[in-house]
Amino acid sequence: MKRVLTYGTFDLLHHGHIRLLKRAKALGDYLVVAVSTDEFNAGKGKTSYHDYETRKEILESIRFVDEVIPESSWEQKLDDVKGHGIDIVVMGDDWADSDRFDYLEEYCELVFLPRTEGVSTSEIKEDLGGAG
Ligand code: C2G
Repeated sequence: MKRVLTYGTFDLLHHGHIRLLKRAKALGDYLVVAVSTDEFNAGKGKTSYHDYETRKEILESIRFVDEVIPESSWEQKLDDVKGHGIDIVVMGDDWADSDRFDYLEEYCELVFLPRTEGVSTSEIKEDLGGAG
């Protein structure tokens, strides 16, 4: 039973998110998604359109998502890997150069998948005339 973990805000869910989640699940048997809390986002200067509970509800309805947990700090990732018996952490490759994940390589496999070009939550907001 290979267990996969990924992190994200997943606001205004779009096909870029879905394709990431689908590929992440395909790497194992069980997919845990850690969704950023509203407080964590505020700390990053981000405000999502949907609040945490709504983003969690939407993700839990996706058939290849097995479990959704809160992401409330940058520092929780190692606890998440150990606490959930994670074999692989998967992120889009916009995170490949970040130092937020590389230390996990001692504890689990780390996979960065190509992002889906041409779509992002901020672009959707801009296209709809909202704040970026
Ligand atoms: N993603 C993608 N293609 C897109 C947009 C997003 O593959 N067109 C991926 C991102 O690379 C990320 C995941 O979908 O792996 C979630 O993206 P966001 O909701 O934008 O999450 P992010 O703001 O990157 O937060 O601690 C890590 C953060 O929580 C990640």
